[in-house]
Amino acid sequence: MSQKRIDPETQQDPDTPYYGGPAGGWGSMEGISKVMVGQPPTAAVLDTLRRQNKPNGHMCTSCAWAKPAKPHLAEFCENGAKATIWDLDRRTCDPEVFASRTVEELRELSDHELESLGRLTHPMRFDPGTRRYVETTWDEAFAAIGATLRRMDPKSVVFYTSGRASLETSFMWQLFARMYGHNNLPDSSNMCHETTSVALKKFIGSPVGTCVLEDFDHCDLMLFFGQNTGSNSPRFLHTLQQAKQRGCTIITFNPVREAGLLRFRNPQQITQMLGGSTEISDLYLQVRPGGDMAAILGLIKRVLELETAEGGILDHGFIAEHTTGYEALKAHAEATGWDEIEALSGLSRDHLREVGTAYARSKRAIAMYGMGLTQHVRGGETLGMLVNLMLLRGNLGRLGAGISPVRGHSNVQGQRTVGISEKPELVPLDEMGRMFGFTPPRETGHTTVEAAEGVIDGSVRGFLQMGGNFAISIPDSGRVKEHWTDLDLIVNVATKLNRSHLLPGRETWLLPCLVRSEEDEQVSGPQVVSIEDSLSHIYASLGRNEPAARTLLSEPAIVAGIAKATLEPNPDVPWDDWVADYSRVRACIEALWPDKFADYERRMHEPGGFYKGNAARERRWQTESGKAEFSVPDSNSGLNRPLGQGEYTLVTLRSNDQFNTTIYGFSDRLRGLSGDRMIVLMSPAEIARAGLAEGQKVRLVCAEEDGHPRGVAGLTVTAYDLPDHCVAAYYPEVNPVIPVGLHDRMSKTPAYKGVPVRLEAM
Ligand SMILES: Nc1nc2c(c(=O)[nH]1)N[C@H]1C(S)=C(S)[C@@H](COP(=O)(O)OP(=O)(O)OC[C@H]3O[C@@H](n4cnc5c(=O)[nH]c(N)nc54)[C@H](O)[C@@H]3O)O[C@H]1N2
Ligand SMILES: Nc1nc2c(c(=O)[nH]1)N[C@H]1C(S)=C(S)[C@@H](COP(=O)(O)OP(=O)(O)OC[C@H]3O[C@@H](n4cnc5c(=O)[nH]c(N)nc54)[C@H](O)[C@@H]3O)O[C@H]1N2
Ligand SMILES: [Mo]
Repeated sequence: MSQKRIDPETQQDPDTPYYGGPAGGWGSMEGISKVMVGQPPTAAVLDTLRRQNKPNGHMCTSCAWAKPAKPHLAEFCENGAKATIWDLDRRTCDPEVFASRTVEELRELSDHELESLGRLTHPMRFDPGTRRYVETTWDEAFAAIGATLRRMDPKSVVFYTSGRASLETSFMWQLFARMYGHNNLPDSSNMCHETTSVALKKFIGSPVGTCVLEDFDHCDLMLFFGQNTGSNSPRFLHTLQQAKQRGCTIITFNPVREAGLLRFRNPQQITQMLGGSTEISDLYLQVRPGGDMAAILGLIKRVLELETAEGGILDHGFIAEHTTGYEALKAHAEATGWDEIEALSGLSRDHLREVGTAYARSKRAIAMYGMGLTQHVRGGETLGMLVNLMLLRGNLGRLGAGISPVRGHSNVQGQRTVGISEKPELVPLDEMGRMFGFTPPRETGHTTVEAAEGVIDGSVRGFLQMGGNFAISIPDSGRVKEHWTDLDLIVNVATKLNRSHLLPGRETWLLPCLVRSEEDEQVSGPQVVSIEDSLSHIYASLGRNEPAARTLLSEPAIVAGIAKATLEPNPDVPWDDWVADYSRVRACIEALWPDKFADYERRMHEPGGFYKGNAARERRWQTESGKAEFSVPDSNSGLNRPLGQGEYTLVTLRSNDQFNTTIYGFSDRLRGLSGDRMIVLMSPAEIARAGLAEGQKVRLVCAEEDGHPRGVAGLTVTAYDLPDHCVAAYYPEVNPVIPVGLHDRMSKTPAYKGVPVRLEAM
């Protein structure tokens, strides 16, 4: 496949001519149908979309952005619709598909082709003799998995969760893991916002953001770092647009000029559909990858300069009453020169002073961020620097101000709330033990990085994944894949076939489940599930579509099936009753976390969901010092080391046509790219300096020397507007280049956005 350019003026994709224009707009409305490939949306699918993200409807699985109490007529976006349509695929990957091909033959298909086989329909067991998956029954699968788990050392088994499983599934899954005997509960959150969970907790005592939707109606400045809203949480563009239209200033820091953050055409507003669009960013600063810490320090330096010159800029009352460490931060900012800040951030002091001044003059500021800050070696310290900036002017714990991570998977934040955590100290284990009559394990479990390292070194022997494509989405996927097949037990609970499923271990199961938009009928009737969004609101979600196959089970039923076959019977843990009626699971959640989930069963149906509360928002600081903490990093660079000669920082990106490792198609129209995903983006000046030419094939190699050479060959050099010393490429294609040991120092979130690499001509 070759790479094609989309006309930058019209943003017209030659392969998908109906795409076009700014993020949103008719292009996205019509483009939705493309994922249906030959299947026009049925009336049921259209009805599902109409109800998506509204009370009595199902909550979209594509992102974690808030579902407003007063929804738009269509409260879904291009990518949310794609996700739903992809889930409600009428093609089926049934036992016949598996009978016709070995796993080795299936591996020849691309990631896009694998998922395009359709929905998994039957429980399957891998047969090593024929190298094929063969049909099995649920009873046989549960009994066999239970028998194997009982023979294994619980500490050698990992229970991974991808962030879309509901609160009910997540609660049952973590309880099963702990009753079985470990805290090995890594979550996809460990690959994205664990930096947030650890660093915000340390600095302000809250593992999650402090903002709610109302804040976005009152702020007059938003500082936006490293999140690709147009592709990854498009409904948030409405919020940004509204803020913009009432005069709020938005300043974006991102090495890539992301179209959604430049201009947006609102599909809900007819005047906008007829031509106009809103400029989202007032200033767009192409910071160097890993340069945000220095950039924010520059803003702080400017704020302090103005305080010295004019006074009245800092919130001295707030600093005195609520914080620690101000003097050390001040000394650090004053001691750091503008030359260093410019060199590390790649931004000019004039621009940083301009933004610092805007911040100093603003009344209510919100800082928002995504993977551009969290997936770095000093991601946690960078968040510390962002907190510093907010604390200087008391921009935490008041209306219209705060810090707002834009979370990834639709329930990734909620899973942590109900006990999915490898960190036992974050979970009410004493109460859990009392409530369910067992002794919870106390040993810290594995993060995703540690789980991957365990697969590589052989200490992890069993891997159960509740969703996800772990062996591919993890860093060092080349090395992880090599050892994945050594595992004694692999259990995949999934909806569609992916590459991890095609790497069987000694005993391997593929268990298909319902998706959230499908009807989940149990003994007591149709069940609702619940999820928590980025802004800490919890909602009910009701699926109504007819399931893709009658043989599918719900995730709670699968967890209960395996747990019952593994654990000794325990009258305090009535798995069957829980599956019969999920409200009984919710009653347990409410009993364990009464402050967050009071009146859960009723309030989750309220329009806009219910707020679980946040101490930092009320200026109660649940930190070690009892105060909000200013901090000083031990380096002003977010990277692990300065780049050497011929080295670049690799940033890995998602296209507009993928959901993580699910590749819907090959159009990245918001970036003006379409076609081949095997490309490496770099600025024309860097291409010339490197002695390369556009269109040339190169090998991307990791510049970290640790005895494990890592490279991906066959990438086409593609000119793109990027800062110096930076290259970009698509995830997951280049994950074999990223060392698993390269991660945020505080939280072990992989440094997917800060990998030192070299390019070799082929
Ligand atoms: N359609 C769709 N929606 C999704 C997903 C998807 O794959 N597809 N994935 C979901 C999940 S699980 C997650 S975690 C989220 C991810 O959503 P995001 O947080 O947006 O993550 P990325 O797409 O990885 O993009 C990160 C952005 O950071 C920028 N960036 C890279 N390095 C730096 C840096 O050093 N500094 C700054 N300031 N910016 C930088 C990139 O250019 C990019 O715009 O989206 C969720 N929503
Ligand atoms: N280089 C690089 N690597 C990255 C990232 C990056 O930015 N750069 N981002 C990281 C991040 S933030 C994340 S979250 C990971 C995620 O990466 P993935 O593991 O790819 O993400 P998921 O979307 O969780 O997993 C997709 C699979 O989940 C299954 N699935 C879909 N829906 C359901 C369901 O309802 N139930 C169940 N049980 N299964 C389902 C399907 O079989 C599908 O194949 O990738 C990480 N890897
Ligand atoms: Mo994520």
